[in-house]
Amino acid sequence: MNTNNLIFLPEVAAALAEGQPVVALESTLITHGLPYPANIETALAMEQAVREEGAIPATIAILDGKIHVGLEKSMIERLVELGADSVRKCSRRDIPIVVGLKGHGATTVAGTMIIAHMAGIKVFATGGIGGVHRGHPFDISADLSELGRTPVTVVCGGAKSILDLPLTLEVLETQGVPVVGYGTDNLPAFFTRSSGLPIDIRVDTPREAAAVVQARDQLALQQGILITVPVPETDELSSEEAEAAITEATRQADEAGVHGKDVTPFILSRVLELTGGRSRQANIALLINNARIAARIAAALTHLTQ
Ligand code: PSU
Ligand code: MN
Repeated sequence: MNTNNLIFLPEVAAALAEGQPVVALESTLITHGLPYPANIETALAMEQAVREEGAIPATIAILDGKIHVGLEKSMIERLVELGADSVRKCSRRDIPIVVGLKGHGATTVAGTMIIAHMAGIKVFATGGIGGVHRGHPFDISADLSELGRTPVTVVCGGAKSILDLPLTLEVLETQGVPVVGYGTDNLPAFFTRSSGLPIDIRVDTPREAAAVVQARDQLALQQGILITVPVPETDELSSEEAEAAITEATRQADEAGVHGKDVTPFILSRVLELTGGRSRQANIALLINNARIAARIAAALTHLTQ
């Protein structure tokens, strides 16, 4: 563990020292994933959900070149005020740039995994992971290679079908990442509960999920584990509605010639506009639900390892 370069919120440091459950949360969804004010409301609601389950939240971001593990509310507000123009979306590639040149960074799934691992945090909750982009099979998110090399458990809603989901699963297989369905036999597709694609194994309790994580640790294997959780039923979109918006948003991204790390934020914002408030509601509901389940898995893990 390398904690020299990290600034811990005191309650996060205390929880880690005492072996209490801690859940990492990402910051790209705050600056680049959700519009204002849903972004700040959701960030705070995810932290609250983690607390309600008896764990400590640690939202991760880089401010003025300093890596923070756990943010004060005022720091989350600062990220929101700075916004996507002043805060760099930080994957593995970007972390040395932002730290070295003392900038601000919002961590993606990959970026958050790296810092969570440095901090000794084992479980991380988010919305959707990056993957292989539809029609662009060489645009493969750095999230997938990070999952292959960093032993952090990522609890997510699967991946949006802005991605090529079968190809994304192929890359995860190559990277050696177990894809676990939490209460499901199929890969969730973010806005909808099922993509129709099989996952590697279904678990139905936090304890079963924790047993997979513990085995990975005992064997000193270094890959991440992906726990996929379907969006709560009451907030699910119909697959026709989600698909129509995603197809149109992907077309607009191609037409506008968007590329590199701007693709995902561009498509996310177009999808939210095209589907209106309902997709935002689904998005928020699944983020909070994932935070809750991540906290339960983190708690189960502390019981297993004691
Ligand atoms: N997918 C979502 N919401 C998000 C992201 C992805 O449904 O907010 C963010 C996450 O931070 C993820 C990143 O790690 O986008 C992936 O970006 P890219 O495809 O450029 O790797
Ligand atoms: Mn990409």
